[in-house]
Order: sequence, then C-alpha cells, then structure tokens
Amino acid sequence: MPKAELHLHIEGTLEPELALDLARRNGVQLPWNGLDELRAQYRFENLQSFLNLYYQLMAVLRTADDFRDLMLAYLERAHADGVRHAEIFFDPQVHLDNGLDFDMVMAGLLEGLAIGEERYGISGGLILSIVRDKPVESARSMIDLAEHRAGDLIGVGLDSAEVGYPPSLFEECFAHARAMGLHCVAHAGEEGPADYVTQALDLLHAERIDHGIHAIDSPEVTARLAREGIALTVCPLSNRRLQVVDDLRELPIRRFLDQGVAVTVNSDDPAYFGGYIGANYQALADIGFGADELAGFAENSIKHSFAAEERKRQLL
Ligand code: ES4
Ligand code: ZN
Repeated sequence: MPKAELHLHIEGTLEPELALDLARRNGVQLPWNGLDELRAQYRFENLQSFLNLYYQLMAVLRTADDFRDLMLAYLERAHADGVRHAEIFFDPQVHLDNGLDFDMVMAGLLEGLAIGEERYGISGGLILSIVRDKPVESARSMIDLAEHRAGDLIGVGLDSAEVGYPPSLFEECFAHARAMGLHCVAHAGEEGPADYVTQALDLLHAERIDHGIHAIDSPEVTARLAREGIALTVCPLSNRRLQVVDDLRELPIRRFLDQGVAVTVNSDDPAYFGGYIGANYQALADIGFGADELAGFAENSIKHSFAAEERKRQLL
C-alpha cells in the first residue's frame, strides 16, 4: 500500500543503539551505562516524561554526518513499510541550543533525503518545527535564521509540551513563515483542548492538525475539520505510550470518520513508541479496522501531503 508519512520527528527515530554509538563517536557523556540502563528509561506517563528523554538524547547529534545517518536509517525503515513520500519534522531550536549550526543540520538532513530519494524513490522534505515551550523569542530568531533556506523547506510546525503553550503565542512566527512560502501545520489537541485546534486553524492557518485527538471533545470543532477538509495526522502508538488513551480502542478515529474528518496514520517518534508506520497501521488492524479503511488512511496521506499534484497522481 503506497503511503505518505506526514507526522514524523526525525529526532524521534534515534534508536537507543544509535544514540549510544553516536555518544561514543562524539564523546558525549550520557547519564546511563549501556543499552539496558538506557532502555529502562522508555516508560512514559505523559508527553513531558517522554520529552525529557527525547531532548536529553538529542545531545548526541553533533555533525552533519550524524543527521545524514539518522535520516538514512529512518528512510530505510520507511521504505520497508511502503512509504513513498515523507514530510519530516526537525527541531532546530534544540540543535541551536546544543551549539550546532543551522545550515550544518540542514545539510546533513538534506543529504540523507537526497540519498534516500535516489536509493528508495521516497520524495518529501523537511518541516521546521517550533518548540513551543521555549521562549517565543527563540522561535522568532530560529525562523529568521531559516529565512534564507526557505526554498529547502516545505513547512513550519509547532510541537513539544502543549498545555500552557497555546497556538496564539506563535501567530507572528507563523505569519512570517507563511510569508516565506512555507506550509503550516501544528500539533494541537494531543494533550491540549479542542480550543487549541481552533486557535491553530484561526491564528496559525494550519493546513493539517497533528494529533487533533481532543477535537472530538467539541462537536463544532470536529464538524469544522470535516467541512474545511483539514486532515488529522493521528499517531496511535504514540497516543498509547504517552497515555493520551489507555487503550487504542478509546481513540476516536471511528467517530472522526463517521463525521467526515480525514484521518491519516503516522509514527511520530517510532524509536520511542514501539514501532514505525507499518506497526501503527497494524495496531489499527488489530483493533478491527478493515483493509478498505486502512487503504483509505493511506490514500488520505497522499491527498493531504504537500507533494506536487503530479507526484500525488503518480502515487494514488
Ligand atoms: C512530540 Cl509526541 C510529540 N508531541 C509533541 N511534540 C513532540 N516532539 C516530538 N515528539
Ligand atoms: Zn509529533
């Protein structure tokens, strides 16, 4: 089944083995001794407890080669799962705070993407993601830095700790990114309320909503998503591991479908949540979604991607 991955954080594909290899290669000290001790950290109560580990491990990424290798390892797995197009988040503010150069990070990721396109035929690109629990000024200066690379980016996104960091904080940043010609998406309604989904649409002009699970709490917001053709990039294994739901059967996917909301299936941070995109589709098959429904999610992923129309026709 040809599919697109629309919600994937490249730093969330950093497998613990690779993290330890890179720590050694780069002389970065981590607080854990060996793989078993590191692996014991992968139990999460909520989004924040995951983010703590995710940001800590990002410190091992130091060189353009690291970013290239990370990208290639992801694309190899994505190819095995039938991904033909991938729109990939990265968190420049964290790398800048770690002392890295913006263009160096971009160069490594783009080299990986170019090799992946040649090797696996996967199209796609990068989405600059704003880390919403850092100061707004940090987001502003990151976007300024990105301006001269707008042609090498497909969009801007909004991620990290959601509650207490509403989309409204980033209205200006998104306006600037839009003026740079970037597509706009935002994480909303993962742990935050349906009103954050409304803010993402009204103030950030988001073209897709990442997660969006809590939109279901508002009939008005759900109806609006359907009416305006705004797709949700749902990440089932992420939602379970971060305890957004206790059981995958509690995900409101079927209710979204019944109300005409376009759902896509994605992996978010597969190295942390127990599986890549194929495992996320499989998890939905395991709770009773049929082959035709899964094919519908895959079709939605291509339709709601930012690929050129000609590429979409090729993939559909
Ligand atoms: C994230 Cl699962 C999730 N939610 C919000 N921000 C993120 N960044 C990386 N993974
Ligand atoms: Zn995410």
